[in-house]
Amino acid sequence: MVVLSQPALDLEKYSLLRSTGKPAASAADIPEIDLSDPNAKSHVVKACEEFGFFKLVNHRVPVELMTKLEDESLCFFKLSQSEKDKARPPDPLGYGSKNIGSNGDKGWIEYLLLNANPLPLFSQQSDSFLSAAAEYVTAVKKLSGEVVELITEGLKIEPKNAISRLINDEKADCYFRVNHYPPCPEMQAVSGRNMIGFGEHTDPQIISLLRSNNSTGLQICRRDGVWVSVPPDTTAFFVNVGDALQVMTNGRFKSVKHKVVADSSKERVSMIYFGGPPLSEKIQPLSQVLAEGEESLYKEFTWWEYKTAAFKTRLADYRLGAFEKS
Ligand code: GA4
Repeated sequence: MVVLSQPALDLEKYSLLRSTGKPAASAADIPEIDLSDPNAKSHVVKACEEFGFFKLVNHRVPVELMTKLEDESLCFFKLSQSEKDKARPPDPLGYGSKNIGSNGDKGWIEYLLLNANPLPLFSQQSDSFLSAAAEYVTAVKKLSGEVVELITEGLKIEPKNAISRLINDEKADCYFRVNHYPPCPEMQAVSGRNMIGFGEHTDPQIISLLRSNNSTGLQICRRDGVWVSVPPDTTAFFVNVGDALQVMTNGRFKSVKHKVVADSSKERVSMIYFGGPPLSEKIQPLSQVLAEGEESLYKEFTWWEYKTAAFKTRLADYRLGAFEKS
């Protein structure tokens, strides 16, 4: 089955190659947080400080919800290109392929990017896709609230909802994305290298929760700059610290740089929920994370200002740079 049209192997033009070198670090390093563990709150803080990333297990989101939406998504991605093109993005939201954002980034990918608050009730996608997406997003939204409350408790910040209130707000700016990375066997045969599915970047929001099918491809960058390949686990979520949470912790947490390398033989489907604050919200360090006399590392800005600036950048840009105090 070929989903993306094939003549895209213009390697120089798309700069889609990565080196053949394997990531150096062991996946055993990736922290795993068990939501049923009474000590989860201290483990989660350590994971956010050291990696800005962790695997979340025992999260109580039924695996059937995940597989149902995965199946529905695959039904959409298997439609003809002209059918899928009917869902092309009017703003940045909708169906996209090969182009990520609007500033020239390319990837071996097709995707659906939707507003998650609220999810669209009607669209080019089928009713069964939309109802599966609504059920899944409701569950993941609740879970992301629990995760940030665990983080807040671990940081000894009160009240417990100091961060979750932002992503649970009725005006919270949340996205939902389903990424489909078709296999790319030709590429492997031609050069022995793999295509970049989604180039390296950090997520601008507070927190992102990702679930994928049983395929490899996701890599995270450790703080020492070493890339680590994340082994898939269809029953788990993978959680990213986003730029906004880095600011809210005054740099104590770092938003994690990550990327996806397309597999030469297996398709990858990932579903990501991005929890962001309302557009009018000031993004600044929470007063309780600041030690006595400690000043914010960042200039004052609202989420609208950050998001507007972020959407004008290239994927790999260091977006927070412009908001740091000199
Ligand atoms: C990365 C995280 C989310 O997928 C996203 C992406 C957005 C897009 O795909 O349109 C961006 C990217 C993401 C960051 C920089 C800008 C905007 C593409 C891009 C080049 C939906 C988001 O919020 O920021």
